[in-house]
Amino acid sequence: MAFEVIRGDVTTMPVDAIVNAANTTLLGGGGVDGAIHRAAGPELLAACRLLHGCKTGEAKITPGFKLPAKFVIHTPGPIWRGGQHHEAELLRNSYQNSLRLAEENHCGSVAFPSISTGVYRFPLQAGAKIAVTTINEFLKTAQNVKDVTMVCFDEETYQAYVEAQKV
Ligand code: AR6
Repeated sequence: MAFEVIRGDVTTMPVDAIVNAANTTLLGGGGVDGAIHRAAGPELLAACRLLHGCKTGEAKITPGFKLPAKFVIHTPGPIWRGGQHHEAELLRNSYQNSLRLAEENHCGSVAFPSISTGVYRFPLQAGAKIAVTTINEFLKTAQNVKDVTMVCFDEETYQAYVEAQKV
């Protein structure tokens, strides 16, 4: 089992499943969500329409269509509203429920973007810590999921995840 932090674009990852930092409509948006929909092609939106949305912290799965990844796991992370609205718990749920879905679908490798730390403004250092802790905890008991990669799009995000791994 291995957890790795890299800089890159999650849409290019040749893994069993990539995770999408979606919104509750699951009908696309900007940021990594927009990039995933562009790279997967219009069939992804058609598949998402059939899912009828997703609650914050929960996760749903579709095929990857034109992506190198077999599946896309869509999870709406929490919007940061000051920290008193269960944001930390909901972010942990997003990582945990995405990994559970990967496990149920026999995925050996999973790649994540940094959920909620973009447009949703979850503080980067705290978000990175939650991601690293939740993923490492999950890997201890996972049967199918062996390799998890955190794919950081920008240098600041990459540095925050490298730091979060140290402590
Ligand atoms: N690969 C990896 N990471 C990326 C990529 C990429 N191709 N593109 C951007 N990022 P965000 P959120 C990084 O805003 O905060 C959408 O409109 C980005 O630099 O994409 O969860 C949805 O529809 C940042 O580090 O997601 C929702 O409405 C991280 O991905 C909303 O944004 C997350 O930034 C979700 O906001």
